[in-house]
Amino acid sequence: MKPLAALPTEKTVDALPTPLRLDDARTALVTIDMQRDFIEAGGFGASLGNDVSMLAGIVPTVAALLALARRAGWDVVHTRESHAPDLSDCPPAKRLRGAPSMRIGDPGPMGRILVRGEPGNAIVDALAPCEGELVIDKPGKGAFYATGLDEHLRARGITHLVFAGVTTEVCVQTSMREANDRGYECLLVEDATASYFPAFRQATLEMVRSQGGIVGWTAPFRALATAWE
Ligand code: C5J
Repeated sequence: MKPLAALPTEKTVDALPTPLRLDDARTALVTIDMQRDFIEAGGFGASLGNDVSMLAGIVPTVAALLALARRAGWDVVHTRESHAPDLSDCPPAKRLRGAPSMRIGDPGPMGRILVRGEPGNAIVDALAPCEGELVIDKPGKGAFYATGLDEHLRARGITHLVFAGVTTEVCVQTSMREANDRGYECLLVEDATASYFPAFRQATLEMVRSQGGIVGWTAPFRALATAWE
């Protein structure tokens, strides 16, 4: 059979486990939780005892990916893990688990931990959303739980999602699995995602692309840069 001709807006990314075609008109970039609460000292990530300096290194790569997506005309979605000020959307199980130095809703140096509208809950300045880009506040780890993300994407005919953000094995992987179950083709940009635990990041990359791409594809940013520029 003759292979299908690529659409003019399609490019092929040198991804694993196979090359992946992306059509600009049907692709969205989803950046997960690039918030001060995870990346800076005094936020939610630090309250759990994590070394938050592990995450800041990906900011320039995520910025370059955002710039590529904007130039290519992709839909761009940013998520924030956050809770309402009255914590009505925060299950006690989430707030009370473990022995953090500060719990969700407690006052911290960047405002109340993981609460919507507080300075610490904002996306870092270098990755600030542009006008017209969707910003999703999500109470869970996954971007599809209790949000309108699926409806937003379907209304725009989006079929392919490119993922970046933190942390790889928690909110990024959960969102990617949710997307996969809803029928989206998903690509995780390897050097645009980070974890407090490098081994968890690496394991997630391998899990995603194992078994023929059971959750999706992975590729380094340069593979996208090569295809688009
Ligand atoms: C976590 C996240 N790790 N954004 N949230 O609790 O990955």
